[in-house]
Amino acid sequence: MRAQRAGSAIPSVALAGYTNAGKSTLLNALTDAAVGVGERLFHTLDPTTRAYEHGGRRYLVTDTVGFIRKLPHQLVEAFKATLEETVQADLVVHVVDASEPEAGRVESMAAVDSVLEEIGAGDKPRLVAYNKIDLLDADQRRDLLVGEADAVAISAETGEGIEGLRDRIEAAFAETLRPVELLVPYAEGSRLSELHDVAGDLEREDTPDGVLVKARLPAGLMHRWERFEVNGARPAQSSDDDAA
Ligand SMILES: Nc1nc2c(ncn2[C@@H]2O[C@H](COP(=O)(O)OP(=O)(O)OP(=O)(O)O)[C@@H](O)[C@H]2O)c(=O)[nH]1
Ligand SMILES: [Mg+2]
Repeated sequence: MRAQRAGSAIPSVALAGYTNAGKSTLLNALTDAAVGVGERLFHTLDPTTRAYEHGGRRYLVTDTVGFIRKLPHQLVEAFKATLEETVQADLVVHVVDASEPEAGRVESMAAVDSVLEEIGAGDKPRLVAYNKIDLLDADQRRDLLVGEADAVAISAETGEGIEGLRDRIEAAFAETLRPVELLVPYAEGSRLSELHDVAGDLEREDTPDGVLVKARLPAGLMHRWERFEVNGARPAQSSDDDAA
């Protein structure tokens, strides 16, 4: 299943975090609006991976086993298969129980960081989701995000901030997308529907030679569409990495 997913271009997000942080609740909150067709497409995936759509693009979200402090090494070994989902994901959302007193919260976060490191996901793009903000007062809410650029405040329970989290996930992936202009002959209609799946929203115009499409494609998939590319449409590759 993982191999199948790795070959697909659908952005994948792993929810990692300390036990009881609210990962499973967040999985539900993020994906409850998922349309039936998406559910059917991924029904062969494990039950903790689900899909949702946002901005015309489909995302896969995987729940993971809860991390604990001093996770014994044998346990890390035993959980490797589940934790592997985290390594495979394009983006890790570190879910944190923001209602936990700060000292414990910092320890929990450090524990999660070190497990992520240990399983080889230390360098993954990461977003922190401070969850359970419905339990915080106004002061605590204000303090939470001070000096934290890669963090959002949410309540998986009430739904507060969930749409904002989807936006942030979208933005994280947008950095890896490349604008292209393609001319897909009418005879290759299947490639066109495939394009709809991987590119989300796209502009299309019918021409005598085929469908002219403007889309944003994952850089890793460019090779599959190269032969359709309209000359000169490819942007310079210079400063992509300095965008942050
Ligand atoms: N008040 C409040 N409670 C929440 C929120 N999100 C989750 N919870 C509660 O926190 C508890 C743990 O939530 P889960 O989603 O099971 O947490 P988890 O991270 O999946 O836990 P593990 O699977 O053990 O790692 C449950 O009782 C949830 O109802 C939230 O935003 N606000
Ligand atoms: Mg859970």
